[in-house]
This record gives sequence, C-alpha cells and structure tokens, in this order.
Amino acid sequence: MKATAVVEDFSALGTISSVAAMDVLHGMGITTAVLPAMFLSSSTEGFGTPVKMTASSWFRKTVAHLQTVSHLELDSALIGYLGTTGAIAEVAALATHNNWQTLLVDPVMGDNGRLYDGFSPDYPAKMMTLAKLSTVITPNWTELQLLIGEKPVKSDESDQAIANAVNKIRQKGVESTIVLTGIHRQGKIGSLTFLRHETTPFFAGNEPFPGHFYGTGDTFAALLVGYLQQGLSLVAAVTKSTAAIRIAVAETAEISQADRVYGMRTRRLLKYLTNT
Ligand code: PXL
Repeated sequence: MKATAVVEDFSALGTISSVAAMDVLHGMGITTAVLPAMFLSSSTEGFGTPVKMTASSWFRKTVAHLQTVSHLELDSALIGYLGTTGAIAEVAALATHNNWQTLLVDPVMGDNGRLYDGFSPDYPAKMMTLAKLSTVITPNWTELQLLIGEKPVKSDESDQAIANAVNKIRQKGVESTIVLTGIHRQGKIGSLTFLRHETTPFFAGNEPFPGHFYGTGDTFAALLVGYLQQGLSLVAAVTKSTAAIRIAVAETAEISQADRVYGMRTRRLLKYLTNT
C-alpha cells in the first residue's frame, strides 16, 4: 500500500495541522501514516498558552514498527509544524533514511514578520537542514527570510526582494522547488513557484477575501502533497491546490473573524475533493 507520512503537530481544537491534512488527504483517497511530532491543546495563536507535550518515544517506536511492515510503501511525506529542534533532528534522520519521492516541507514557524511563540531562536537554522532534504518547500515570506537567517520584514515583498532571498537559499544548498505562499500579485493572493533550475517564478492566486484566515497554509500544503502523490506535475499541482483552497477560504469567509482561529471550514472542500 502506498501511503503519505504526515509529520506535524496534533492540535486538539479545530482544523489546523495534521487534522486539516487528514481531512484533505483522506478526501483525496490517499492513505496516511499520521505521526504527530507534538501534541497541543490548541493552536498557539488565539487561545492563550496551549498545553504542549512531545511524543518522541511514541514517534520513534511507531516509525520503527512501520518500517517493519513489508506491504507499506511510504513514498511521500508532508512535514509541517514540529515545535522543537529535537523533533526536527528526528524527522531529518527519518527523511535521510527514507529517501521519499516527494518530501514537502512546510517550515511552519512564523507569519507577518515574526517567529511564532514558543520557538527557540535556533529553530529556523535547524529547519534549514530539513529544507535541504526536501523536494518542495512551502514557506511564507516571513519563513523564507527566517530560513536564510534574516530578520523578517513584512513591508517589502517585491520581485527583487524575493529573488534575492531565493538566490540566498539556493546558495545555502536548498535545491528543491520553492512555493512561496501568501504573496500578493495582480490583485490576487497566492503563491510564487520557483522550480528547481528556474529563476522566473510562476504565480497562481485567487481574488482575496478580507481578513485573516488561520490554517490556510496547512490545508494548502496538504492539497499540494496530495496532488503530487496523485502524479500531477508541480505546476499542475500548485494550480489545482490554488483552486481548491479558494473553496475552503470562501466557506470560512462566511464565519466571523473571531471564529476563524479554529481553522478552515472544510465541508465544501471535501465535497469538491470527493467528487473529483
Ligand atoms: O497553522 C499553523 C500552525 C500549526 N500548528 C500550530 C500553530 C500554528 C499557527 O499558529 O500554532 C501549533
């Protein structure tokens, strides 16, 4: 059985991280091996200070067990919020051992010019070790700047500033496709994709809805790994993920800004995914 490993936090409340990934990937008919890197009571944004528990011994033993299952072919992986540098080291060891055909690393660690609460200052540098092993990375602009060791600036997301940052991450040894998310172009919000040997990016976006949407990146990364697992090219997978995320954003836009901290509404997205 082919399956996709999902390695990110399990947060009890709402539809972020591995919960969103499970919705999406199961809706796409993909078998998963869900390996929570950390357990939280909620997202770190919007609910005060969450309870956090690492699960490294469970993680190690589960990985060891799954490696003995002869009929299981874990050929792709989605890596998201890991929470600690220790978890990054464990996942990097796992990635080195597995040689996944698709390894999508979403270096979840910040937004809007700042590192999320609870991360140590060396977290971005450690995340670079995983970025180097990836086949695709999906940072937002803040995360791309953190990865290259720069203090993130929110204001300048010009083509030039982005091209400089992409050059720097390439020089530091990241050869994978870079899908830079949350970027505004042509009156739309979407992503700029820099394929491996190309410097001219490809933009895919949607008309923006007002306000902030929590967990969009988690859902988008799950869609992208799902479409890649289904055999689509990177450009086709980004295009389809962009169309699909619009459905979840449009549904979530109908609830109040205050309620959006619970993550994306995925009912219509699931209907769409299960009908295609
Ligand atoms: O949606 C990204 C995310 C994932 N996991 C945890 C988070 C966040 C964003 O705040 O706190 C635990």
